[in-house]
Amino acid sequence: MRTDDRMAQIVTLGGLDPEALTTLARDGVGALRVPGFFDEKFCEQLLAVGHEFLERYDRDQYPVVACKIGPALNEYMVKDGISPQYWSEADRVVHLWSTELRHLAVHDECHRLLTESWSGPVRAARVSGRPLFWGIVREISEGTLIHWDDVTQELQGLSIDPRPWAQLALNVFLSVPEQGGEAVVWLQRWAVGDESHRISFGYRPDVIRPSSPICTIVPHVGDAILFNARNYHTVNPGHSGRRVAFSAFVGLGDEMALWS
Ligand SMILES: O=C(O)CCC(=O)C(=O)O
Repeated sequence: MRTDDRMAQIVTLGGLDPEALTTLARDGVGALRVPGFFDEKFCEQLLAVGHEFLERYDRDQYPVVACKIGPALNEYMVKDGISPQYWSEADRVVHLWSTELRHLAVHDECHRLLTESWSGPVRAARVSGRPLFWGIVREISEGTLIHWDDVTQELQGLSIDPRPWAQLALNVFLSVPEQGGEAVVWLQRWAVGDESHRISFGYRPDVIRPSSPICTIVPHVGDAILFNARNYHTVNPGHSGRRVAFSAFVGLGDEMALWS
């Protein structure tokens, strides 16, 4: 096999559109980059105010250092669904964005840009009739384990409305390290045998098949990076500087559904 066969393409676009999102969802490319999705000045403001509210993840659940504003749904999954703490944390953070952080209106701006990029309505996904929180500010400076995200697998016994046929990860970078901090995506989905490679909330590197196409995405401030979240992916540790992103999952269907 030539080296090129293992490279998944990273496509740079002036803006998102339904065709680009659908091609990404079908693994026609490895990732999309939209430079300047958020203005750099806006990223600086968001970061400055956001730092105050960044909180540590629960280290028992998440064994690498990381900070965030807002609940990530997959941290609140319990045996029979979503824990009540998810909803109280979501309410608290929605209140925070509509009071102290209101002037930043980052959710409105992101919603506007996504609405321009899709042919149908764009709204928060719902579970049991309740809108999920979307638009987390998250620091991942020390990297992650290799993992995949698929809400249709994670939501034990509950269903997400609308049920997406594809789940994309959207990360808009507010701060990036001088070195490292790349997102790495393999065009490879979970398979039953993969569970023998599991460690904690992720997988050992040997879960990746040598033939799986790979792309390595260097983050830049203001850029939106999108990839297919159902594919295996990881974040490399960063050096000199924090890696903070505004982040949401984008579910594709007639309606575009958002959650974090
Ligand atoms: O921050 C990133 O580049 C990707 C983070 C991640 O693992 C995800 O969005 O699922």
